[in-house]
Amino acid sequence: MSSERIIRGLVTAAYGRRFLVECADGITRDCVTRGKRNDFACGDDVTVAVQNDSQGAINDCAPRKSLLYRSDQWKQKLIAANVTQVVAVVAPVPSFDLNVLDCCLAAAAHAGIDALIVLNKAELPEAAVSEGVLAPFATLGYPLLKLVARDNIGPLRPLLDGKRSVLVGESGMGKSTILNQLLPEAVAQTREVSASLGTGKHTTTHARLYHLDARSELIDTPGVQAFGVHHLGFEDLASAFIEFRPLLGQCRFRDCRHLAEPGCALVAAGAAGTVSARRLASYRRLAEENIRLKRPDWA
Ligand SMILES: Nc1nc2c(ncn2[C@@H]2O[C@H](COP(=O)(O)OP(=O)(O)OP(=O)(O)O)[C@@H](O)[C@H]2O)c(=O)[nH]1
Ligand SMILES: [Mg+2]
Ligand SMILES: [Zn+2]
Repeated sequence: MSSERIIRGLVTAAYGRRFLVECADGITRDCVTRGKRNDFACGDDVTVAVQNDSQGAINDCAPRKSLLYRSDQWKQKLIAANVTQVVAVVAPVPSFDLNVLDCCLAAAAHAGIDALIVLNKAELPEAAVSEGVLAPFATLGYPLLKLVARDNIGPLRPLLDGKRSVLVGESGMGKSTILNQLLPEAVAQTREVSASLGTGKHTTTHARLYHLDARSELIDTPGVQAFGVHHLGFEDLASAFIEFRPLLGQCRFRDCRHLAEPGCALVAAGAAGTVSARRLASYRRLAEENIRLKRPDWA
């Protein structure tokens, strides 16, 4: 076998077991993986054994500074690696689910990644209601930006500067529109929401990393219907709701799950109104689901 050339590269797309890797020689190669490992994500720094100018094989992956993923009962789904900012995109039409937003934000908090909420399609009359519903997140410390991505992407651009951001959210919120407005040449497929069918034909199917400039990157991802956080045990889950953090450790029982235990500081804060009853209920729904599925650290 001839001696192979190994070069570094950045994973810019993940298609099941195939990956696009932007290699250090400037060529983007279509890569397979070697051995059993295939858990690479968009944003991973890898080394590639070059086969030719269009193909290679991923050899190895550098340790990740961060990893955003979601998980259900059965498996984990990697979303993006080494990101520094999650941009959670919501829009008044089609409607969005606050529980999904809670989960996106919890997954980001758990991964140690800052999050920003974008309320897109802000020109629609229905946006006023969404704004009211989202206001409490701003109080928690999540920056909240109203945007009309279709018409003016300007207000978002400075918030992406010098960061590797990942767009996450439900389908049809306008993630790919944001990308396309920032990088018209990228032409990510945007979903044309069909009023009659309620289904889109250009929904994003794979995560893809784009360079906005030499210091800023943006990853577009497929819309999610649910953002599972089964990977968070009860301590991690409670601290992933960032406003609960100052209260953790103040419950009567050290192993309090903040459900119905006596002397629970979160229950007390919920009753006093210092913690939102809705967020507490959202936490409980996830906690109860984990108990129902008998995760080992919840048993
Ligand atoms: N009214 C309005 N519509 C918008 C705006 N931004 C995007 N849209 C529309 O919203 C629809 C969905 O946009 P996409 O960008 O494809 O949504 P997405 O979040 O990428 O959807 P998935 O790829 O399925 O996750 C398209 O019809 C866009 O034209 C906006 O600011 N206002
Ligand atoms: Mg899309
Ligand atoms: Zn408690």
